[in-house]
Amino acid sequence: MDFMLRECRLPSGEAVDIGLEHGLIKAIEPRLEAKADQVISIGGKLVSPPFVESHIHLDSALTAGQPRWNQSGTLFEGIEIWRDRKQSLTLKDVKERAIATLKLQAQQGVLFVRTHADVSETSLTALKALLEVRDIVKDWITVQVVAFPQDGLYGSPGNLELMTESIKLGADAVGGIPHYEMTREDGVQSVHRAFELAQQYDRLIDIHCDEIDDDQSRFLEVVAACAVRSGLGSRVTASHTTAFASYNNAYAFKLMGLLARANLNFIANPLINITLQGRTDTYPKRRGVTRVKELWQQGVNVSLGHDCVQDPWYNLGTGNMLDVASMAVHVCQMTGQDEIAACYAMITTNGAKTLALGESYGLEVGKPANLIVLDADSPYDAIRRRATVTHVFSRGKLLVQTKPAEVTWE
Ligand code: 17E
Ligand code: FE2
Repeated sequence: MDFMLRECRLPSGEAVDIGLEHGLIKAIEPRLEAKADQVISIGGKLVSPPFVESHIHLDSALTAGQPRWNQSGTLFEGIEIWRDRKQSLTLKDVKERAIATLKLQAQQGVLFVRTHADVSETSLTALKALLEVRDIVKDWITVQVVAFPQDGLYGSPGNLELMTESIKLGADAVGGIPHYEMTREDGVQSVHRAFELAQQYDRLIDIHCDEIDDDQSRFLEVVAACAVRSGLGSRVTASHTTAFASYNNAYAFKLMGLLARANLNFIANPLINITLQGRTDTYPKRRGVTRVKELWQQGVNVSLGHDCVQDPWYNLGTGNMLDVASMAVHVCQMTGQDEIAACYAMITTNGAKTLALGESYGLEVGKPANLIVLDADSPYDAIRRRATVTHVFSRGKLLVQTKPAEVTWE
């Protein structure tokens, strides 16, 4: 074997040894006797499948302050700032920032990433750059690219054509932003169009849906109905859905039945949406994060994303998925032991389901050897302390190591 990891603690609590060989997980057993080129003593620390970043915008990452800072903190000012910044995009600019961000993510245990690429800009520079990046990094991190019409599919006459072109160029998923279209009708039409394109070109769907505090923003029901009618269910994702937190309970209750039936995926981005939403409120001030706990209780697949690392919408961000899970625990009030465990699943296995990774993801014998070691003894401990990811194994190779901070009292 190439690697033997002694005394690992799985997320389930089970204590095992893990053997890696030829890029695959060769064995997981209470005690392995086989020989290995390298034996690493894990000492009872948590060994987990890698983190999945199911929602980020790598094209705008690391541009915060360019050409100016977002003063209102709103989605809309963010879109305006980005509209200026994207005039000066070059392939080199996008690729450098995207790869720098992917490295930041990978060193903190992320090996699967779904990024949005703004395709409402005539040169399609962001999309072309991220498609290139997907290829450049594929030996150590998996990237999916969503063609995302930031300014609206019907915001300018050429945008629909740019979307179609992006899919032909190789985008993995069709995106949308119905709540930002000029009219409700355009919003509905944009969702229908996304489904048509996804079916025509056999792509996934991930729609920025109802990212607003308006309780009348009801495109989620349109996405869900399309998912039911098309049968695409598990290949469909509704991102953000923050208006769901503002719907009245009578409507939300009815909607929940449809959502369970539609079998689609949800992505909440609690770090950004706790800051972006509620900006028109005084007090009480809304939290603006979708109904994560209730969706989870219904058995709906929910994953969590960072959304941004230092961009016009969110000037913070670390790439650390444990920050995201910690914020979800707080904002969604998921402090029960099973709820904290669920939030850990939302940055690992649930994210893999959202990305439709299928059999290639998971800590099981025969699967690709992608796994991480944390300086923690459980998922709960990892989230509470935002524990250091000490080892990242990607495709059977040790990709990166980090030493936990050392404290010395005098
Ligand atoms: N664009 C958008 O419409 N919403 C967001 N949260 C970000 C970009 C980050
Ligand atoms: Fe987003």
